[in-house]
Amino acid sequence: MVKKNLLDIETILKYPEVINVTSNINMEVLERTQYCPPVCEVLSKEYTCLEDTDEYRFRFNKEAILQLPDIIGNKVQNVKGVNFLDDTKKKDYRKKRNIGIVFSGGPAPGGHNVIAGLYDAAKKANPDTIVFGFLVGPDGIIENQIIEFTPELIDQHRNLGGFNMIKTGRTKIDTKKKIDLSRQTCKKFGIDTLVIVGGDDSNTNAAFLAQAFYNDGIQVIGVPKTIDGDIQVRDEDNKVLCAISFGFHSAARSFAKQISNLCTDSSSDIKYWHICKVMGRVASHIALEVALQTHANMTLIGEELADYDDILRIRKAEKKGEIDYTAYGMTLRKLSRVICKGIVKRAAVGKNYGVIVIPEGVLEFINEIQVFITKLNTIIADYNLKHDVDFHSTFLLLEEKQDYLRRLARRSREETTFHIWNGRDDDFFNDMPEFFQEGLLAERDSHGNFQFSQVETEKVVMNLVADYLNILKDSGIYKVGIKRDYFTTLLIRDGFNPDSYGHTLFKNYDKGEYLIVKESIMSLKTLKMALVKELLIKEDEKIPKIIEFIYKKSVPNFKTQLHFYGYDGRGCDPTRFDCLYTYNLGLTVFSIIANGGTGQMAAIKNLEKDFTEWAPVSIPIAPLMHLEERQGRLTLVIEKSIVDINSVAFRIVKELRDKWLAADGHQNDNFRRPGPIRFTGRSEEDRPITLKLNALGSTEL
Ligand code: FBP
Repeated sequence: MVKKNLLDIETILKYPEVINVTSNINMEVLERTQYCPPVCEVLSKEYTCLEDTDEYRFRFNKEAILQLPDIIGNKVQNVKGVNFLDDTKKKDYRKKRNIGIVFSGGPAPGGHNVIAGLYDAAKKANPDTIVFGFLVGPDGIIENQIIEFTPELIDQHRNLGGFNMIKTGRTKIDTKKKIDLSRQTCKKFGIDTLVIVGGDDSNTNAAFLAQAFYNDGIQVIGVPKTIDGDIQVRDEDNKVLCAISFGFHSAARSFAKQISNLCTDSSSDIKYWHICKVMGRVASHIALEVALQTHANMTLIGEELADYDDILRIRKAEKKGEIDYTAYGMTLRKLSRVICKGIVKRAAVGKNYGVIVIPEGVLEFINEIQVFITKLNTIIADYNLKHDVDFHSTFLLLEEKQDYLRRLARRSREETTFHIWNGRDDDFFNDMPEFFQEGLLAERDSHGNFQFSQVETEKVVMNLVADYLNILKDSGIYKVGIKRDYFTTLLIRDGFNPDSYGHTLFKNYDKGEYLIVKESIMSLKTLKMALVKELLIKEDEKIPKIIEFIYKKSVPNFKTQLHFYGYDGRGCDPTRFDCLYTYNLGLTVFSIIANGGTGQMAAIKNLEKDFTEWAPVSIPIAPLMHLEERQGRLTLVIEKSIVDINSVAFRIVKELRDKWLAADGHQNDNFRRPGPIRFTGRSEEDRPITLKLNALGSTEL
């Protein structure tokens, strides 16, 4: 072989084609960074002003009145566009400002556009205004870590996903010390407005900071961010002020695309059940949207499970004049039975494969687990309150944590006073697989939230499903249906009479497109006995090869592939909807700042309608507060919005559930292909399907 001279790698790297394909700037990035989202009409005027409206009603929490006295009276304000202002107002609107913005909590596609919108509006009002970014979340405010945005930096990130421009973090500014340090940072940089882009807890924090900084003249504005979609603001009369947080559409679409691929895979290779856990700390909004986007065979909705009552058992007990308390509420066991039912039904029509979507927060809605989470939250919070070191640094290993719990259980046996952790709790806890125990004991976040993403929920549920399916298989209930034509063709091909064997083998040979092997035939031994009994073979003869083949085809092999869709969707590039939404949110934030607002959240109404009808609005945060148990204490927080099981979107999913399970003999799978997130082109859903459907609820049809 002739040895060729190899080009040196330095030279190769200088080739234009090589430079082109190895550059991190490609067409997609260029197209995104150069795109200018359209601007809502009111925001395109020279100035904006805010008009108070009494159209919305809120019921104030007493604690909120006490703790947030200076902002509790804030009103909902509509943003209006004007081309003229009187001189004093104009001067105020155009004054030089120093604005600081921070990302808080998990990333959500579109965050960079909030900054870009705010930056563009601020610079338009006064080119000397400085917009700062606090680095790595609220820690940047406390620790004085700050950058000044430049036009180049902003331009590099327009319409791109992630929070990487300034990073994010989950710190809560909740102690006097942290608040004082934050105030010092603001004073040092002359910051007159703090913008917090975050979820329910971060917007709660924004309200408390607005109160704390009220007399310092520092305005604090919140922006509703989270892929979970659980910041939805409605007033007492259910009038929608903020239908969805930004990032939800992009993340749900990204998950839907991956899950739709799995629907195609499972129905092609027909051997796997793909089990897809999707993010959403508590609420199942993402799972619901994914169901609508993909028509996966089964989608669990946590909020529905919370409502579950076992009517059959309740009635049975009633007949005996008893009350069966265990029939109320969902348990992990019952949940596994619900899933098994669907799997068995599909198998009966020859489909021993499919796709199941499980929301990350499903455990929150399972009574027995919810009780555990609350108890463990309280135990950890109590420990932290009493000791100088926190629970997780004291007890590093699972065994040490288990040991601590065991000691608590022992104390509850020895003392007569009430103890939160008793022997029964401890036994039940120790029966759980270790990975589940680890998950339940995982560190809570700084807001005291249980970190569902750290628990392998899908594994817990599917282990129970696999166990129960084995029982159903052994008792002859879980079988793969054999298509009648297939059976007939193969038997005739091999010279056997299908009718003679069909009646012996199948329980529904007289009718049915899919033939189900009789429950009594559950092994080759019982198959042979049945054939001998019907005189189809003699005692000393072997089972005909084709009959053995058919029988084996009817024996299900339950194979799963587990997937978790979360962090990938939080990091995807925003859909066009989220690009428009977030850029206009950024512009709205400036409008609130320029009009002197504080303790308010920027939002856009009518997101379900045509862009021309979008209406920027400023929402008071304090009236959205309610009391919730956090770290063992009742705490004032913004109420999370969970899936409303009376909503149009949920009712449609419920109604179409059987269709999507496709377990009727004549039904093909009904998978829907949402396609990839495309920045241009018309294939992408232009906004969340749940948003469109739920908007119908307020329309006279
Ligand atoms: P935010 O509420 O901060 O937007 O975060 C949402 C989320 O993505 C949840 O869906 C998930 O449970 C959690 O963050 C994961 O948190 P972490 O990044 O700490 O693993």
